[in-house]
Order: sequence, then structure tokens, then C-alpha cells
Amino acid sequence: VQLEHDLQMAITGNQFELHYQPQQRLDGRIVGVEGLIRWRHPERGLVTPGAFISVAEESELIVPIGHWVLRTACEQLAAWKGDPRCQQVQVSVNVSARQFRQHDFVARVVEVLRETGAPAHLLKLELTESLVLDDVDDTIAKMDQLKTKGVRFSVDDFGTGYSSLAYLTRLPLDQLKIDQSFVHNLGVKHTDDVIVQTIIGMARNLELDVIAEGVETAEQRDTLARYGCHYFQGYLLGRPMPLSEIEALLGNDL
Ligand code: G
Ligand code: G
Ligand code: MN
Ligand code: NA
Repeated sequence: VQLEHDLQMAITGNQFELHYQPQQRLDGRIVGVEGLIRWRHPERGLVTPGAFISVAEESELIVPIGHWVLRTACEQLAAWKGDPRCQQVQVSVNVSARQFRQHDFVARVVEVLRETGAPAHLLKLELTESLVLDDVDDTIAKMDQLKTKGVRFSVDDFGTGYSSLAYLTRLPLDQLKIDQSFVHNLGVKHTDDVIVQTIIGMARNLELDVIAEGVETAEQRDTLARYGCHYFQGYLLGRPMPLSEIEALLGNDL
């Protein structure tokens, strides 16, 4: 209850920050960033979402918080327009179930795109497998509407739920994001190598991009590349970092 109250204060008091983690292509280019929320707490310093997102999700607070994230990401996309270092970079944001199920979710995304002037094709919404599966018809309807605007979609934490090819083919998806739990044990736990290869094969057959998250070692990246995964995110390439740092990194990349 105290935390809920503090979160409410954080919303009105502008205490959130969006940090960005690079997403790299096989050739080394940074092609995207994932926006990850942080809370600049007046006493506790920088708080990571593990400590507050679940509480926000249990209340309605995740809705305004998620909307803030979306708006901030779109403002950044708009600010990067015309900047040769950043203008092609996609920004992914995580969308919570409660936020996605709001009846006006689509309208709010469209409104934020229009108000900020962000290029819709550079905005990628990350939906978890469980969110997608919870109400597939509503999910498809909303995704279809946003697809017509150019928005892209990734399935986050892929492989942790009960995905079937049947539902995957019904969704207007762009990307599968291999959950880091499988990446972590690559080369160590044979079954995880099999799962990762299977996901990459599925993605290929469905003509979807596939990105691996939680890539921490060059060995993991090389194994993923050998299996046919050409996009990577993880500490090997960079931790989530504040705006100034990601902009510097994007500048170096040019
Ligand atoms: O670094 P990391 O600690 O950022 O994130 C921990 C968890 O919090 C992850 O599961 C991540 O998806 C989630 N998370 C981070 N930022 C956001 C956000 O803006 N919205 C939602 N819904 N979840 C987020
Ligand atoms: O659930 P989601 O995939 O959105 O959350 C991404 C989470 O993974 C964030 O908490 C982010 O900080 C974390 N993360 C990103 N890269 C790595 C990594 O290489 N190793 C580990 N352990 N965590 C990572
Ligand atoms: Mn994510
Ligand atoms: Na994930």
C-alpha cells in the first residue's frame, strides 16, 4: 500500500526514467534498443522494475506507467528523426497485460504516435507469450489495427509459455524474442540448445525475425549465430543505460 502510494507520487512527480539496452545485428550494427523503465526514487536512488512492476500490475497503476513509457519512447523516436546516428533505430517497449487489455489501448497508441510524430514502423511492442495467449481474439484484433499503422510486434520471453504454431500463424508478428533462460544454458544444457534451435527454425519457417536476449558471452553469441539467430541483446553488447549513454554508443556505431 505504501509502495502503491509512492508509485502514484512517482507518476505525478515525474520520477521515472527510460533506460535503453542496445540490440545488435550479426554485422555489429545497433539496429534497435529496448526501453526499460527505472524509478529515480528520492531516497532509495535508482530502483529497477523488479521491485515495483508487479505491484503496479496488480493495481491499475501499470496503465498510466505503461502509457508514460510508450509516450517517452515515441518522443525519443521523434527526437531522433533526421539524426543520422539514430534515425533508423527501432525502439521496443514492454506492454503489460492490463495495459494491453484496456478498451482504448489501440486508440491511445495511435494518439501518442500522432502527437509525438514518431515513425510508427520504428516502434515495436513487446508482448509476452502469456499475454498473447490469454485472449487470442482480442490480441489479434488489437495487433491488426496497430499493424495497419505500421507498428511492429515481438513476442517477449518466447519459449516459456505454451506456444503453438497454430496461434503464431494467426498473429501479425514481426519477431520472436528467445527468453534469456535458454540462452543462459547454451552449450551447457543440451535441451536448451535444442529449444533454441527449434525456436530459430520456427521463426524461419514463419518468416519472423528472431532475437536472443540475455546474451552475456561471445560463446553464446557465436552459438546463436551458428544456429541462425542474427540479432542479439544482452550484457555482452551493453546493459540498459541512460539516454546520453545510448546516444553516445549509437554515435560510435556510425
Ligand atoms: O532490467 P530489467 O530489470 O529492466 O526489467 C525487469 C523486468 O521488468 C523485465 O521483465 C521487464 O520486461 C520489465 N520491465 C522493464 N521495463 C518495463 C516497462 O516499461 N513496462 C513493463 N510492463 N515492464 C517493464
Ligand atoms: O522481460 P524482459 O525481457 O522485458 O526483460 C529484460 C530483462 O533482462 C531486463 O531486466 C534486463 O535488464 C535483463 N537483461 C538484459 N540483458 C541481460 C543479460 O545479458 N543478462 C541478464 N542476466 N539479464 C539481462
Ligand atoms: Mn522485454
Ligand atoms: Na524477456
